[in-house]
Amino acid sequence: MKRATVFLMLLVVVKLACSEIVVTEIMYDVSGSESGREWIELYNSANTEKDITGWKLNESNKLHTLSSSSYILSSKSYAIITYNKAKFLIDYPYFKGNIFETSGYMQLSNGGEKIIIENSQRQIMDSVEYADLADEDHSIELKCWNLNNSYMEHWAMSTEKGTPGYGSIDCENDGIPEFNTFGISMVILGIVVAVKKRLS
Ligand SMILES: [Ca+2]
Ligand SMILES: [Ca+2]
Ligand SMILES: [Ca+2]
Repeated sequence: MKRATVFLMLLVVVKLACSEIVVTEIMYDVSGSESGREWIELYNSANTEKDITGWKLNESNKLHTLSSSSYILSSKSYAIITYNKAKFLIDYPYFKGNIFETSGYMQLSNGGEKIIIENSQRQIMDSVEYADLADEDHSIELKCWNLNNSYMEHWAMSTEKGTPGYGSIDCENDGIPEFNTFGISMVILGIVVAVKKRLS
């Protein structure tokens, strides 16, 4: 195999490996006091659980260590990064996933900024340079977790207060293609015709 081909394949593998934990939502403009109430949503898109012990958030060149009571992200689950877990739970009492607190004060710019998720070895696991696409008290969310979050056209304003812990309305079934009802109808029709033929 040519070296260039091997290199390209490696790049694809690295990209896939890195993009398993993805930033799927950012609440940067809360109404009222924003202090400690902003948050970032992560999604584990892998089929296995992930241990993110020692991972960091690099935001406006401020490096925050993330701490939580559990560092294990179950497969297909969402987690939240925020400065103040207690304040987050007042705003979202229903949230049951992992909540990671930043070691320093996290302040997300209302005009957009670059946020980087790094692992314990400071390798970049995901990064998003967001733009201000949302009204106050709405987050911006990735239209679907399997879209490339580097492109702002893949993001949209959420419903009021955002969707921490679940996917956007535009991504029903969390990225699994919706059932093709026409296709299913055709299969059922085929079975009915086959059974009728056998019986006749
Ligand atoms: Ca803000
Ligand atoms: Ca605000
Ligand atoms: Ca969400």
